[in-house]
Amino acid sequence: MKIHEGQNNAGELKVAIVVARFNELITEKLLQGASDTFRRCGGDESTLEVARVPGAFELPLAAKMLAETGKFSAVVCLGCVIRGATDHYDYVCSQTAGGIMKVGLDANIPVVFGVLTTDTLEQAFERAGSKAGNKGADAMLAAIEMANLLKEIK
Ligand code: INI
Repeated sequence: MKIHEGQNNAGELKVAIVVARFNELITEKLLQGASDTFRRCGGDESTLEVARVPGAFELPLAAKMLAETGKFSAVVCLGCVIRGATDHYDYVCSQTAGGIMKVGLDANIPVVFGVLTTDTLEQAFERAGSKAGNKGADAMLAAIEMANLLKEIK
């Protein structure tokens, strides 16, 4: 049996991060988690390229432009959408998730969904470096594993 598995080694990877400024108290923590994880996996943080966008809804377009440069092994998308009184949340979440998935499938590189979708600010803080871990770190780990897996499959 031949098993393909991606290692958590960022040594040879060039990764781009797109981060939304909306809820930036949270998204900056996701960015810290992602870049710290890249370094701890053997990557050189100074090679990371970071693009900032206004909100989660803009993540897919910036990710697409970065992916189409052909320079990156993976793109990590970071954002935080918190439910409000209207159904705005549902539109932003579904379009963001679908857009990010499409960019990855079109570009044939991992484009990772590191977007918190929570009911409250407290739930977001819990997932941005406190009791529920750091989802930016998890997103970077997924990007590294997938980039190495795709290299191996090729
Ligand atoms: N963008 C977010 O990243 N998080 C949110 O919680 C949010 N809410 O709640 O409205 C949000 N809205 C802005 C949206 O992402 C776009 O930037 C805006 O609609 C312009 O296209």
